[in-house]
Amino acid sequence: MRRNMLLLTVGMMACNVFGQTKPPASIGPVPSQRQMLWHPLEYYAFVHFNMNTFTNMEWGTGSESPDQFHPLQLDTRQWARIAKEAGMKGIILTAKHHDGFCLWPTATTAHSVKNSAWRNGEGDVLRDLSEACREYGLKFGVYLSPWDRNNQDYGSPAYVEVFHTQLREILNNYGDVFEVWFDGANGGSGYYGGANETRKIDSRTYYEWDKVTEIVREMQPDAVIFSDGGPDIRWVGNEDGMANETNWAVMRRAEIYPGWPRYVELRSGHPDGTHWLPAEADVSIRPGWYYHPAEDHQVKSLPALLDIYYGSVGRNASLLLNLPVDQRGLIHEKDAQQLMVLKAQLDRDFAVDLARDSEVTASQVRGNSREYTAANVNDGNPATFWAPEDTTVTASLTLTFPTALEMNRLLLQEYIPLGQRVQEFSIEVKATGHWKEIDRQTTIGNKRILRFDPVTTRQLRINILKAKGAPLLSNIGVFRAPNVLSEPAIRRSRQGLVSIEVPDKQLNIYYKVGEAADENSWQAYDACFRAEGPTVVRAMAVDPQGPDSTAVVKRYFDIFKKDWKVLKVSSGELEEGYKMLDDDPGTFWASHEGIGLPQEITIDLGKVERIRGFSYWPMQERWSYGIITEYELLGSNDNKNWQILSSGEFANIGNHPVEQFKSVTPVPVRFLTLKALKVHGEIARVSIGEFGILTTKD
Ligand code: FUL
Repeated sequence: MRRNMLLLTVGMMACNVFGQTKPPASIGPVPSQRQMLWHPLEYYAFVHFNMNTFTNMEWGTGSESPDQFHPLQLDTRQWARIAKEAGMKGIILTAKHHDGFCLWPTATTAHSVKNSAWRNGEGDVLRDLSEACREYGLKFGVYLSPWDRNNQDYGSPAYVEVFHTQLREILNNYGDVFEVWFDGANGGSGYYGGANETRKIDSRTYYEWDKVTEIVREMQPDAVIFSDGGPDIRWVGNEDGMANETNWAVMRRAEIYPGWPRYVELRSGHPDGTHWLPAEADVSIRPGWYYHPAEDHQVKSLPALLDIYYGSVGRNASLLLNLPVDQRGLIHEKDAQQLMVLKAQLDRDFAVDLARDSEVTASQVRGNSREYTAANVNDGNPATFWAPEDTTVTASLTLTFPTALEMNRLLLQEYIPLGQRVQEFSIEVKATGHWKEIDRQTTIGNKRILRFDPVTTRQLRINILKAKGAPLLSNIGVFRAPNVLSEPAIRRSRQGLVSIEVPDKQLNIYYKVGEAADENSWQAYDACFRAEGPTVVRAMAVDPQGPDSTAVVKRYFDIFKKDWKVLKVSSGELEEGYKMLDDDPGTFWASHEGIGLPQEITIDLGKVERIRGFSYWPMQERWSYGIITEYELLGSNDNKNWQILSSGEFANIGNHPVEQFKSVTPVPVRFLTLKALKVHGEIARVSIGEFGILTTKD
C-alpha cells in the first residue's frame, strides 16, 4: 500500500524514469522569435518630424508644397545621442504622415524631400537617421501612414501599389528595421492631387494587409509590425502611454483591424486571446505629436513621465515616447532635459535589487528539481525560471532578506516563451509575526512593476491565486525607489482656501505666507489654509530621506474672487463666465461660434477696489482657440460710465500661452469689462482661462 502511494506521488510529479524533470509545456499562444527580440526593448523613441513641423499642424491636408519643409540645423545624430543617453533602445520616425510628404527621395511621388529646396533636393532624413542609429547602437524603425491626403489616386488600387512600393523602398534601403508602424487613422477629407474632397476606403481590405505583411516579412524578417491589431504588436488603445492594470499579451486577433471601434479592449487584451499580440503604449512628451512652440511650457513633468513609465513598461507593455523634433531639426532643449531627469530617476529607482541577496523558497517546485528551483527568480538570468507541478495553479514564493529592509517596488516577470498565465496574485509582508496583504493584482506577463508605500520587512510573499496553468516566474526584483522630488503646486479656491500638493506623499512640504524674509517663518504644511486678501505664498518640498529639497515656488494671490459676479457675457450663459474666475486656468469661458469679434465680459467686484493691473491666463487646452492678442480693459463705478483703463496686445501669446500681466494707472473701480478685439489664429471665438486683478504694488 505504501509502495503504491509512493508511485502515485512520483507519477504526479513531473519526473521521468531517468530522474530528469520534464519541462513544462506551453499554454495558449506564445511569442514568435521576432516578438521575443522586441520584448526586451521596452522603451524607445517616436519622432514626429515632417511637413507638419513647419506648418504648425498635427494633420496636414496634403496641399503643402515640398519647399515648406526646410529645417536649417537638422541633426539626426543629436536625436540619436539624446535617445541613447535617455536609455531608449531605438527610434521610430514618421517617414510619411497623413499629409503624404515623404522624408526620403521616393520614386513614387513628387511630394518628397527630393523636390524641396532643403539641401537642394539631395536630402534624405531616413538615410541620416538610420546611419545615426547605427552609430549610436540604436534600432531604427519607420512609421508609414497608409492614409495619404496628397496622393491623387488615394482610394483607388493605383494608390495601394504606391503604398506598397513606398514600403519596399524604406525597408530596402536603410539597413535593419526593427519595427514598422501603421497608423489606424484612415480615409477622410484631403487635397488628393487638387480634388479637395472626402474619400472613404474600407480599412480592412483596401491596403491588402496580407500583402503588406508579406513585404515586411520578405524584406525585414525580424521586424515587428505594429497596428491596431498587429499582427505582431498592438496599439494600447489610447495615446496616453498607459496600459490597463490587467494587460494580457494575447488577443482574439482575427477580430481586430485598423480603425477597430472596440479599441478600448486593446488596453487589457483578451484573456482568451488566440494570438500573442503584446501592447505598445505611445504618448508624446508634450500635448502634441508634432512640435508647436506654444507647447514649450507643457513638457510633461517628472511625476507624469514616471506614471507613464510605470503605466506601460510596468504593466506588460512597451513605451514609445514621442519627441516632437522642432523646426530647426533638433530635439528641443526642454524635452532633452526632461528625458535626462526621467533617466536619472529610473536609474535610481532600480539601482539596487534587494531580491538578489534574499533567499527564495517556493510552496512547491516542479519535480523537486534544481532546474526549476525558486532560486531561479533572483539569479539575474532571464532564461531560468521557477515552476511548480503542471497541476498547480496556486502557489507562493517567499523572499527572506538578510535583515529587515525598506522597499516600495516589486518587479515580476513571467517566463513568457511558454505563455502568459497568471490571472490573480497578491503580495504580503510579514509584520510583527503576521502576514499582511499590501496589494492584490491580476496579470503579470513579460513585466509587472508595482509601486506601493514604503514598508520595512524581512519577508515578502507573492501568492499566485489564479492562473491559466502552472505559473512560471523568471524574475523577481525588489527595490527601494527614492522619493520623487517635484515642485509643489500651490492653488487657491474661489473661497480663499490655499492648498499645496506634491504627487509623492512621502515628501514634506514647507510654506510661508506673506513677504516675511525670515528663514524661520517656514511652516510644515499639513492642511489647507485661508488666504483671502492679497498675499504671496511660497512653498518647497523636502525629501525627509536626504538633503534634497526643491526650489522655492512662489505664487501671488490677489484679493479672492468669492464675491465677484459675472454681470454680462457677450455670448453664452452667465454661469459659464465663472470658469474664468475659479483660480484654475484649466477651465475656461469661451464665446460661441459664429458670433465673431469683438467679445466682452463684465464683472462686478462686489465693492470698489483700487486696481493697479490685471492678469489673463489664455486657454490651456491642447486644441486651443480664442487666445486674445488685442484687448481693452474698461472700468466703471456705476456700470454706466466707463473709461478705458488699459489697451494693447499680448505679444507672442499664441506661441507662448502663459499668464499675462498688465498694469494700469491705479484707479478705484467696481465694475470691469474685458474686451477682446483680436484673437490668435483663424477661429473668431474668444476664450479666457482665468482673469484676475492686481491691487498691490508688485
Ligand atoms: C495617430 C495619428 O493620427 C497622429 O497624428 C499621430 O501620428 C499618432 C501617433 O497616431 O493616430
